[in-house]
Amino acid sequence: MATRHQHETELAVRATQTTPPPMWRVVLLNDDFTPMDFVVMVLQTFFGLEIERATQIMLKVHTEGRGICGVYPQDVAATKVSDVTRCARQHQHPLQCIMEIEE
Ligand code: TYC
Repeated sequence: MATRHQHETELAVRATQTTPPPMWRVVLLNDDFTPMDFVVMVLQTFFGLEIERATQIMLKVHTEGRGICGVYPQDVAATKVSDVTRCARQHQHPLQCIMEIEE
């Protein structure tokens, strides 16, 4: 006879086995200093976007304040945030790249 605790543990195990891990949005924020061409280059280099799509997203960030670059598992998103931030700082741009969990 299963105890209540064993039953709750079984339910928790089943939930972790059937619920997919959350995905994370990688988001660029606008600023007044980072050149538009640099942002387009970042979107092409780190997010695999064609120049037309990269330009659309850059302009959305420029006009609306933020824009989604892509949606990834947590470790991939974190690496993209690190790589973009390192590249921006190497070029002395203040570009902000963040990650947000998808609900
Ligand atoms: N606002 C910047 C400019 O006018 C361009 C820009 C776009 C900066 C997107 C950051 O994430 C950004 N040069």
